[in-house]
Amino acid sequence: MPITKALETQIDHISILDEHGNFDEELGAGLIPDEDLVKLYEHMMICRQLDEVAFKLQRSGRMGTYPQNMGQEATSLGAAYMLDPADWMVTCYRENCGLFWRGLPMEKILQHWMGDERGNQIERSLYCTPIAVPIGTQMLHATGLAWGAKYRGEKQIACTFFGDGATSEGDFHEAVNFAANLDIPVIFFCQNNQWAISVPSSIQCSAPTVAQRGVAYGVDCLQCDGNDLYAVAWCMKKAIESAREHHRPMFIEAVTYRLGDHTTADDARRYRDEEEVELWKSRDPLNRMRTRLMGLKLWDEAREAELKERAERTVAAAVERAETIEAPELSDIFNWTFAEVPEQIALQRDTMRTSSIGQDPSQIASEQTTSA
Ligand SMILES: Cc1ncc(C[n+]2csc(CCOP(=O)(O)OP(=O)(O)O)c2C)c(N)n1
Ligand SMILES: [Mg+2]
Repeated sequence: MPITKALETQIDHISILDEHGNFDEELGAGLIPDEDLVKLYEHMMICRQLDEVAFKLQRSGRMGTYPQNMGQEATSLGAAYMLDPADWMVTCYRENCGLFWRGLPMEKILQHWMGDERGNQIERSLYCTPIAVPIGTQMLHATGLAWGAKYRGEKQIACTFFGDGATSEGDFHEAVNFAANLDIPVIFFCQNNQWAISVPSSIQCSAPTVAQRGVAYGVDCLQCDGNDLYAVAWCMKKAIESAREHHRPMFIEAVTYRLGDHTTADDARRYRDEEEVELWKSRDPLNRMRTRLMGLKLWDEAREAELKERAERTVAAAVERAETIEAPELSDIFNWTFAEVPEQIALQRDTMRTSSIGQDPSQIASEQTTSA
């Protein structure tokens, strides 16, 4: 018997606007109207400002650990821009730019990283789930949400975001397999920022692309330059059409780079070369968009200066709002896990200010006396 091919496949890589200002007129035509370009660029600049301020807030003890989004703004923004406002955005923790575009108030993100869970109480009308820090869990949630929408006969789809490292989690494989086999309208959007904390993606994925992990489950896959807002929009257009019209999931690998540390608890200088960081700084999504806008005569130095000031004011106001929200009740940590608080937990709550936490109900009265 001759040897035949069981599978031959290929994954397209999409790039429209590169770091040198080259623009593919054929692919890019009509994708993003000029009037939106300025708004998108301004939005990325404001998010970058938030990132820089959030870093300083952590360093000065005004906020807990924070994961910078710097360098990855075009990925979630391109996706949010193309989705309908009623499509689910099911994120992890580096999608600020897309979430703010959707309408999430900036102070919500700050509140979350300041340790106040109420930052995760998101207006239902925004169709965003809370930030998911446990790696990979949100992909299953997105698959369930999209399945529910399909079941109800609605046109709503879900887009879930995750990192390269998350594709090594079992949850990823379960979610993609489930979505592929049941025709669930969910977009799997991988932000391949090259690193999972200190582990480079080359070590945890031996395949030449992360995207081909989707091929294994029979899902259409695309790879794009994730620092190119146009390329992200192009892939999203395809994926949205496939999900909304045909209930087919799609996998997008957006190749980008984490310009900052993993979080403020990390120091990336200990494990990666400065030359690599410098190379990716030259591919910054904001710079290339500014170059494009200037080429189109939609931007100039005066507008840039005005925007810088506006970004500072906007972010300062968000910080003020976040810092002046009344602190939650300490007892809240006991109140939101169970629908009906179990007796033991209630006892812990009621005796937490005493010397015998969770043990001595007679101390409840003394606690009340003390706090009065
Ligand atoms: C289930 C789980 N395991 C481990 C961690 C610790 N952890 C936090 S971030 C991270 C790396 C994630 O890398 P990646 O998916 O590439 O996302 P990135 O941070 O690069 O955006 C790990 C292992 C976690 N939060 N959850
Ligand atoms: Mg990563």
